[in-house]
Amino acid sequence: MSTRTTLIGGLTVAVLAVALILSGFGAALAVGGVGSKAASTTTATTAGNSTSAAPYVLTLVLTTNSVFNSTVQSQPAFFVLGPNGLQSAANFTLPANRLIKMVIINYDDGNASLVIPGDNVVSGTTGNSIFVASNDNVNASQGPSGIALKGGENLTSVPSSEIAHTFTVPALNLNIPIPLSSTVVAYFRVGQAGTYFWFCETRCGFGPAGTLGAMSTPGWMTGSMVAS
Ligand SMILES: [Cu+2]
Repeated sequence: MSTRTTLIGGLTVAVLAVALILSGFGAALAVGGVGSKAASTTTATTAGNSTSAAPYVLTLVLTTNSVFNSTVQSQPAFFVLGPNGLQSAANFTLPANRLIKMVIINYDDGNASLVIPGDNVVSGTTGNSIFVASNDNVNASQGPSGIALKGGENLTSVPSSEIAHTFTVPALNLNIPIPLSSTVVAYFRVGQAGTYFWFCETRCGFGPAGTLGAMSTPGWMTGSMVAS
């Protein structure tokens, strides 16, 4: 379970933003931080064209039990599933101008409220939809020879009460709400090479507004992805 906190409102977020700017992380959050849809590209170079037909598969794993520090205790975190296991999601690469197949395996079964209520809607993916597989898609009814599979479902939005986290890249208008205990598959393309900041847009972190701890720390609920 990730840390759940009650909402206090926008003031705390504003204070957080100032604090983060002072702490040096503001370069990221000031231009496209939590709750922001502003562009957050910091560098842009000429994109090389790729003719690869197969999508580039990027798998993220979302865990819940990493100890942030002795005060904050357990926080949720995104990781990249690499060839040797889990790697930090603080900074990862992906190809520009190529279809990306992003798979997000989410172990978190806890709901966290959205920073922006509209972020329960999918955007920036192929068809503005995501494919979700979860326990709900298994044994939906008992078939004559055992488990009856529903398989999964394509969604263009997720009820806010069923969202654990989001994977959101404001500069790409990419928003992937991630349901509780689910595997999400989404396709998208990064048209221009550059560095893009990604965020979770739920209040899944620490503090009175849930925006501290994991939510304000690269490699937990935010980071950068470099398209080249
Ligand atoms: Cu989160």
